[in-house]
Amino acid sequence: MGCLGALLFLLGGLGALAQICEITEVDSTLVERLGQRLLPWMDRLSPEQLNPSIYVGLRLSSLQAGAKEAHYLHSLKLSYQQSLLSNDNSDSEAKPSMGQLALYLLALRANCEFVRGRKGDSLVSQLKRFLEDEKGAIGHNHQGHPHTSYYQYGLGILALCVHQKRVHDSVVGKLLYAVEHKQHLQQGHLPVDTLAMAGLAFSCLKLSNLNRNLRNRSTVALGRVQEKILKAQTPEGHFGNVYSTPLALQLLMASLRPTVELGTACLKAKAALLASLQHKAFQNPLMISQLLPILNQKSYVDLISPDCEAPRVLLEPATETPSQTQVPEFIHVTLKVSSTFLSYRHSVSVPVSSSLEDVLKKAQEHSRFTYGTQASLSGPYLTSVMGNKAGEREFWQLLRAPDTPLLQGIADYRPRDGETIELRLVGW
Ligand code: B12
Repeated sequence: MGCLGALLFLLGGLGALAQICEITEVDSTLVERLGQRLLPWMDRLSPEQLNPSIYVGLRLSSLQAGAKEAHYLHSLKLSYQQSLLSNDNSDSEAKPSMGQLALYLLALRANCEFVRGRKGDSLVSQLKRFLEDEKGAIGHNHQGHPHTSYYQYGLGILALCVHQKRVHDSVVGKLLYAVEHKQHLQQGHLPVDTLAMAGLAFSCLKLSNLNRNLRNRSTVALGRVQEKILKAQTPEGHFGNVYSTPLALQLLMASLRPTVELGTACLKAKAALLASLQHKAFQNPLMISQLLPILNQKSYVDLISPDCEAPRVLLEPATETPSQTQVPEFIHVTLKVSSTFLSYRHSVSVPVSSSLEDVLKKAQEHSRFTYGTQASLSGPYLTSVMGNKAGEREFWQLLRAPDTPLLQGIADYRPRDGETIELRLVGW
């Protein structure tokens, strides 16, 4: 082979390599540090703090938490089965939502269990019923909206699929229609997470040979999802934003259509993700749980046949570096509320690196400001401000003035000195 031949051979090889989406050779200490951040959350076993996504993320990662992991699954089972299988309809303990039930089923599968028996059948029927209700809410002419979201709708189909449970074609049809026709699956919010979840569900159906009548439509929709996600890549390399990139990569990794464009986009996303990791952008346990699988070249679709024997590194708790007791430095943050019926503006002083939640608490103690939250798998979700609860398809948006939506919730976002944070009631 001449020089030119050798060069072409080499380039061909590189081209082939760059066709698939892989995030390999990530520094193992970085990955371990991410895993360590999950450990304290695995000690929180109250029903509102249990998070099946943490379990799924860990089982699809290269890490394990030893006995803590088994204990966590046990607590998940007790809590979810008790609230989902009891006939007690009182609202004393809110029942898990459709998406939470779906994540619980993914957690069982991550432990190589299939739902079975009377209890298992009941969980499957409940999830199918949830999906049927949502299908009804979307309506025959697709003009309505699911009560939860298309994200949870996709998650529900995916969870049943990894358990080899078939849903009616008309249920999958609604998600296909949304991908085919809806420009913004979620208005006012980047749709990448939702598209990725829908794509993971379609990939699972294809690989599991379910809903065969919809095979061609699913293939076309998957191509569309991939195309839209690639188009949403930012100049830095994220798909949508830093926090939608993990799910986007899960979908692209499971892609059945490798192309050179895909390989290159994934390499760029990997660089952007690694930079975000260095900047400690991943602190939230839910976000870490969506990221860990891709750092182990896995996606939720791998739950079709998970490898429960794969060796995983045992996580040791992080060693605490004792913090020096210093007089805290204070910063000023202005809190602004705007909606059609109320306006509020007040500056509060809080210690450096306080969270936005600390700012809200301080404002509540020292001015006429009031707020309410609801526990979620992502942390405390702001539900009401000054007595005004967000209605159906409305939410209290968090912005850094003048107009930049925050990429983190009230517990995770740490305002800087002099910043103005606005709470704005908007529709979605
Ligand atoms: C749907 C969705 C929304 C919907 C929720 C309403 C609904 N009925 O579903 C709307 C559009 C209102 C929304 C709002 C926000 N969201 Co949102 N949302 C999602 C999405 C796509 C799915 C959530 C879900 O259903 N999960 C599955 C179910 C089973 O879990 P769950 O905990 O029971 O779900 C509830 C919570 O997730 C809650 N929720 C939704 N978003 C957020 C964000 C935060 C920070 C918290 C604490 C709770 C929360 O609403 C869900 C339904 O009740 C995720 C994507 C993802 N990758 O996870 C982003 C996501 C969680 N959201 C995000 C953000 C940043 C926000 C906002 C803070 C944006 C803003 N600047 O205002 C606000 C929340 C503000 C507040 N009031 O506290 C980020 C969080 C990143 C992070 N660092 O944690 C994500 C990952 C999207 C992204 N890629 O940026 N969101």
